[in-house]
Amino acid sequence: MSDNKKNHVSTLPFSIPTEDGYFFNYNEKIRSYTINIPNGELYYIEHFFTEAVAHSLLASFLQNEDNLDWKSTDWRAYEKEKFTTIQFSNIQWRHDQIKLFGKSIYTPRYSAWYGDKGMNYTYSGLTLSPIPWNKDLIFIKKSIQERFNNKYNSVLLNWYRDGNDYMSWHADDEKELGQNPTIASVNLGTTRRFLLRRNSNHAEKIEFQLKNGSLLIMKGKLQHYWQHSVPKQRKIQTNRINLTFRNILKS
Ligand SMILES: O=C(O)CCC(=O)C(=O)O
Repeated sequence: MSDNKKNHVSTLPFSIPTEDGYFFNYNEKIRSYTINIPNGELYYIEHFFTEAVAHSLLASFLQNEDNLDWKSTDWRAYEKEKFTTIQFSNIQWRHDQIKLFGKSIYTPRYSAWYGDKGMNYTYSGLTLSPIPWNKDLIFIKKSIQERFNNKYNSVLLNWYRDGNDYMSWHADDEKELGQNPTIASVNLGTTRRFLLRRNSNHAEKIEFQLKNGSLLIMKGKLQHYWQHSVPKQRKIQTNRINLTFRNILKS
């Protein structure tokens, strides 16, 4: 059964403008929303992974040889250089510095870049060489590929320690991603707001509440006409990890 309604029903896991050009339908069988927006397409599956699977992936990604409990550790006590003293068992987390207005600053989150050999990725003046896939990442990648018939050769992981970590407005429009990249975004842990704004009118916004175990796919021309962000939510004190699967074109 599919449902073709227009917007702003409060029980929806997202909100979209009421203007023409925005519509969605819901496929109950696969519990997936298809959302059409001007110059872009979005797919949202709220329960792509069960709560339990998502939870165990999160635990695995934060497992460490120092036996720091991922839930109760004050990760902020391990800022910057001190962070490198922690040995994570399954993901090589980094606290990168990027250049902003000529100054080097630490990113407001931790990250890691995994993928096929040679799939380097450059953003914010930073070039990352991929670490080879591990079994959890392969499991997630295969689950998405089998369902959507897409191929991904790399993944960017972002770890938001709490609501003070965030991602500024940007588009995933780097040239190595090709003309109209399809990007699959998996969410583990705490629910966070995810916003999209239209380049031609920043007041035109779409908002998701990205939950534990959910999958959001961004497709079509979206990266050229829209930006996205994860804003601060200062009251949140718990962890979230986001994984964006990408296909880097060989140069
Ligand atoms: O954390 C998220 O949901 C978004 C991550 C993101 O925007 C990115 O990796 O480019």
